[in-house]
Amino acid sequence: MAQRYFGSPIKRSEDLRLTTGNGRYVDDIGARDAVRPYEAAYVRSPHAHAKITGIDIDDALEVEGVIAIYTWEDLEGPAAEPLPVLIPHPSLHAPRTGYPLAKDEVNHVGEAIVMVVATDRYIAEDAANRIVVDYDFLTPVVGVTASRDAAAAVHEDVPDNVAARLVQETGDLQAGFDAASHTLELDLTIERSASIPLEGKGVYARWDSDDASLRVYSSTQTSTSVRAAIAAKLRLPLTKVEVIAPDVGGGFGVKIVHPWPEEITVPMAAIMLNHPVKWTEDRREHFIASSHEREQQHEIKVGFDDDGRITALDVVFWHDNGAYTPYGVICPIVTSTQLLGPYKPGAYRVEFYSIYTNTVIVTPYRGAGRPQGVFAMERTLDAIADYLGKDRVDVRAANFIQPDEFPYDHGLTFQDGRPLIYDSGSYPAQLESLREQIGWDQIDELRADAEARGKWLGAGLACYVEGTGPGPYEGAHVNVLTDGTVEVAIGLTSQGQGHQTAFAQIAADELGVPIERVKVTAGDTRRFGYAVGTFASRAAVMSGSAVALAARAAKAKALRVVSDLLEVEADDLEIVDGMVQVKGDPGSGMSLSNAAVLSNPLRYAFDEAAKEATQFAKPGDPNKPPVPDDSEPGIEGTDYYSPPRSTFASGMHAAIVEIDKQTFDIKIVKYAVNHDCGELINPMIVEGQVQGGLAQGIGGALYEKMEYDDYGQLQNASFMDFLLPYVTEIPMESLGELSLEHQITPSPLNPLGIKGAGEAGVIPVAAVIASAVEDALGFKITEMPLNPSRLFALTAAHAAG
Ligand code: MCN
Repeated sequence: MAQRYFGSPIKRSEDLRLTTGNGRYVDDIGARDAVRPYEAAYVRSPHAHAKITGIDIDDALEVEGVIAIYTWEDLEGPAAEPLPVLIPHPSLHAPRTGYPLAKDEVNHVGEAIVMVVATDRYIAEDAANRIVVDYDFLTPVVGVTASRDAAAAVHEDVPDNVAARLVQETGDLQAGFDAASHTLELDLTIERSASIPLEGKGVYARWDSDDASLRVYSSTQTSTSVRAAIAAKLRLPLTKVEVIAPDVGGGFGVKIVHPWPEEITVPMAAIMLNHPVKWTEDRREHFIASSHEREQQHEIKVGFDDDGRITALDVVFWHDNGAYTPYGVICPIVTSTQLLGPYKPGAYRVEFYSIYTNTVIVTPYRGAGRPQGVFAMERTLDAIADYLGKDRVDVRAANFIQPDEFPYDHGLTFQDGRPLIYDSGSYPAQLESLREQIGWDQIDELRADAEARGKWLGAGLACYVEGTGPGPYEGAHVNVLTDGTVEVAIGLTSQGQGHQTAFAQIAADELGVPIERVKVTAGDTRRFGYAVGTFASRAAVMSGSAVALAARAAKAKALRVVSDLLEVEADDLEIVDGMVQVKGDPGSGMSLSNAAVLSNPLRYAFDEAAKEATQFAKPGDPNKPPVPDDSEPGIEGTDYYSPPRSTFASGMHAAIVEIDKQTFDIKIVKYAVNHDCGELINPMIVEGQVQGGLAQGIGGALYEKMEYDDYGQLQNASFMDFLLPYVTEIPMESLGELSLEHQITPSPLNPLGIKGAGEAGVIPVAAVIASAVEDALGFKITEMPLNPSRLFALTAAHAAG
């Protein structure tokens, strides 16, 4: 492909619309319709663990404007069954999931029990307040420590609270410890945070009773999967269900869950009432009834030689999966298999326990298990360096997989049962560049200067790899319209990643048209029905490759039509600026739009201009387009891309932090990122992704913690109490000023050499900040997040010995 747009920092075409209030989100759907949708509100459990002994809805039914009230008793067939385990795994020996409306037990605060449908949300909420639910209280199990102690059970038939246990071992661990000159042990903990997109979840459903078909708008990352779930749960043919993700105001993982209970109950109500119904999540609902991630406790034993090379690494960790396991063991399996990052220990054993607690479910949040793994690995490397009195950078370098060792197989197995193999990487070069970027060798001068100003200063770093672009497939349809517009339809959805721009770049290059002509639609099952979804940093690799292949198919069709007309071999033709022409001979052919008219006999009959422009080379019946007789109509292409396995991106971050000795405020003086996501479709988008991820990572490292009390009540379930950082809370002069450089190690696994980038920014940040704070304060940091009051307490405890 002629690379005119691929690799260029083109401004995102979607942003003007989105930043000027012209986005169209689920809550906007139906706003201008003559028939106003009914609105839903849910009665949610105020208790973390209880049996439901009775539900009284009589009072609520009296409220004027209430249309219907549903409990589990009103669900039918598959809708009354538990929600699915979306990614089963053999290690998940005690899976449990909830119901669309709780049946007879609640296992976390926020679990939906009753659905109220009314003429508006205010009435629905008022009526919900009049519903009385009777409970028999059960002992709540809150937090990893309580669950490990198993003093009480979340699910009575799982007395030890262990949903899954998995062990993997590669190399001979005992021999590795025998060979070690030194051993260290560490206990490391990371707390719960959550995706928290700007727009919460939302569902709007409309039933067409004449056609017996359903249209659903959902703020989702996976419209095709939501469609499949609704069709199965409500017993509808797939062809009678359309799911559309309109503009989605962020997802960060929480919107890959499918179906959310509301994605079943809202369409169900729309069908039963034969009237549009919608529900828009409020912020408190999002905190208590969507999903969280990250809480893990790790116990590590490491053996190493005098140079800091790891000979044996033994990791046992406990993962809090909340009340249910809709996502199987995906987060702990990612931690356990990607914890090793760019390093190759002599031997590695990992054992995890995924355990139940009476808290909201845990599903992947940007990074999905990797931030915990990187935290564990990098804290271990810092401990080794400090123990040996060696430079922290040098200890990393001593353990790297080298460029000539790819493809590299750790001997570990991933979720799908297949071996986890790194495809390519240039780790030593990345680290060397990072060292320069951050000014690693000048830290001692900065430290002295900071000391003189009453501050502690420290520097830290962390490295990671990230398996991106997993299969099984993603597809695209490319259609050249008769006015020259190129429509690209992909099945996965966009939540702010800039897909409309990036995939237009690829299609424009492949088809040789100006980018302004390319229109990308995503996440609409009417336009493209087979897709997997946006997660695991997979869109660039998967949909990017599929768009390239589909555009190539459309191009081949256009060349064939014109080659026949001009009696020139297709191989001798090219498309430049939307003109199909003999190579190097501008003016010799015709526009792509006219080629599209030729390929559309019905359209041709009505287009005098196109007839005139295309009859010149091959006169014939003026009403019949001069295309080959066996030619299929249209200049279109559909193709799918299926990768052999994930491709591994990598990154290295470093930070210099200053801590005020009076206030314990942490300031990031400098931050450097060296990032390798293979070939870049759009460097500006990738930079935005890294910056956004970094801000999210800083939030996790410094501020965010879901504060559950012992009764399972989330104490900070609002933005008054939970500090999600605005740009003003990012303790840097400007995110735009961070030092960001790209190492480009193309992936050999896909046609464009791409690796994913969407989660990269967030993954190592907690580890980097911990490393730098530890360097500044001179004592071990073993638990995240860090905020001034915790730092004050830790420093006081350290001073007291
Ligand atoms: N890109 C590129 N060149 C590459 C790799 C990526 O130009 N070599 C571009 C892509 O074209 C795309 C963007 O970078 O526009 C991210 O691509 P990719 O890494 O494939 O990630 P996805 O598009 O699959 O997005 C998912 C990823 C994940 S898993 C989370 S979580 C996340 C994230 O992206 N959620 C986001 N970034 C987010 N950004 C926003 N604004 N909102 C979210 O909810």
